[in-house]
Amino acid sequence: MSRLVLVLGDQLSESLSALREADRDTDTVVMAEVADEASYVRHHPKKIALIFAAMRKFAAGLREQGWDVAYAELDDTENAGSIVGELLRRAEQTGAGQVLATEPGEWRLIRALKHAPLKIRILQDDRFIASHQEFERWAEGRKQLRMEYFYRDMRRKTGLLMEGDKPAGDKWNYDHDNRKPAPDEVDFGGPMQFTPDAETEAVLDLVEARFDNHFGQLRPFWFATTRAEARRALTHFIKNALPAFGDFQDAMLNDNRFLYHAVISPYLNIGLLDPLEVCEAAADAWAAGDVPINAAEGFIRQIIGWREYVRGIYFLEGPDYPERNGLEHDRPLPDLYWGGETQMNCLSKAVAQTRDEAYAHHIQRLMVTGNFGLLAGVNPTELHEWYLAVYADAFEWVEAPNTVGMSQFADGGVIASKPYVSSGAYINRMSDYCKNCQYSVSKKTGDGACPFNLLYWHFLDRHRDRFEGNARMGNMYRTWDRMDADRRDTVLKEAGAFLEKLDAGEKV
Ligand code: FAD
Ligand code: DLZ
Ligand code: SF4
Repeated sequence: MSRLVLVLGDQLSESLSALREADRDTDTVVMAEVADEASYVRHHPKKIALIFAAMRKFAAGLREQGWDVAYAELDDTENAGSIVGELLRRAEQTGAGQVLATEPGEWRLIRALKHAPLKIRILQDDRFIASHQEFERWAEGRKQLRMEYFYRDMRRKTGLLMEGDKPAGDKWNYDHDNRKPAPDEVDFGGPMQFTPDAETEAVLDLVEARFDNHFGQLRPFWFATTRAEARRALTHFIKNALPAFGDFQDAMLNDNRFLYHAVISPYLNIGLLDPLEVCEAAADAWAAGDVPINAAEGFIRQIIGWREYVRGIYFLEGPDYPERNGLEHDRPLPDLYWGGETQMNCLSKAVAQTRDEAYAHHIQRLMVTGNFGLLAGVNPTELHEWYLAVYADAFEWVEAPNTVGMSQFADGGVIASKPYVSSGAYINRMSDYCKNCQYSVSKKTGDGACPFNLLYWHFLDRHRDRFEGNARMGNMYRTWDRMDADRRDTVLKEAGAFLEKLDAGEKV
């Protein structure tokens, strides 16, 4: 009996397990642009356009290879509106008796498939270095699941940057060399940009008509939408930006949105690029002497280390993970995250860039929007939904651990050993944002004092019971305790007044 083969919008890889298992002579591939997936959070229009355009082109490629593809465009009158609805419709049309699916990257959709009134075989998604079983074995019996040790196993497993059983250069991790502040000049013109072809333009028109009320600028749209284009974007990055990637990985600039970042996460996460091929390209550039070890190692660590590790955590911790709220933060997400006016230049820049590009780099996400949310006590589930919506690379398996765990400490310390909080000093050291801000980063209290300076102490003070005993935070509490009582009182009062203004919807 013939089968249906489900290919989701983030499963655009010819090596997908469901496609490998299927028979192209008898089975039908099902792909569907559906309202449910496009709007369960209000995804950025650029993200929806990327996924739809890449899906349409991937389907065309499959047809060229002889597959029968049943593709539903969003505006098709018969479109059932959901993935399960589309599978049911196609099962009825074709008489197929079974569905082959590769495991989706979100519990919500896994549950929907498991409860569907269809015979569905869910195969592992093996486009990753570590399987769920491998991660579970690694995690078993460990008190702390630190990324660094997992990463070393992945280096050994892949052989990337290994010399026998030793790490290249005799060091596993060059992070210490990767914290240079923003350079005066950036000699990289940014990621490769692609002019939309007629097919992408048709998608842009559709997205404009249907999702105009979602936060974010649709045009100009320049993402790669095919594997061939994504490969060109990767080669462009490896050749022109990777050599300086390590040095300036944490830097931020007022007038440069991409610095030396790859901007390949959207392509990796929808399947246009394979993580191993990306890492091999970086390792080859190092072996050829074109890239220093700190850059190659720093980049490869993000992919076979962090990316694999957060996926492991998401599936290990289970479906309730995105809703965790270990610090009991309940402030509603402030309007400034949706582009509401703010005098804080760092936030204003990070949000404007997010609106325009559906992209911000890691330190902007972690130390600007994430740091502010954590310091201000914003509800982590609301932040999670924001991050999931606004970034082109956001899929729950990777976004939730980064937001709920790494950035908001809402998982109670599964991922991070201490919360990523900082005062304005860190942002000032790593960027030129503060030079252009109406607040003064050097002012700790009083008129015009940087809100991060006030909220930092407010956070530590209100969570004293939780963090005082944390060995990595003792210094912070000792500094706080050494301040005279009047000063501490002023800091807390001013932080409280700031939060009241924020809650009242006043411009801060
Ligand atoms: P580069 O800085 O050039 O890094 C290269 C690659 O490493 C990336 O393409 C990415 O695939 C991988 N990588 C780097 N850091 C991480 C990480 N912490 N977790 C997983 N992969 C990583 N990344 C996503 O792919 N999707 C998300 O939804 C996402 N949400 C995030 C939310 C928060 C609050 C934070 C702090 C980080 C989040 N990240 C997410 C991780 C990181 O910010 C992005 O992967 C990175 O900014 C992508 O840009 P790039 O391709 O230019 O990366
Ligand atoms: C994110 C997304 C969007 C916006 N639209 C679709 C879609 O119309 N059809 C589809 O198959 N997939 C889409 N996706 C990706 C899914 O939401 C994704 O597969 C799950 O979130 C699991 O990672
Ligand atoms: Fe951000 Fe404070 Fe610097 Fe302004 S002064 S840019 S609010 S860190």
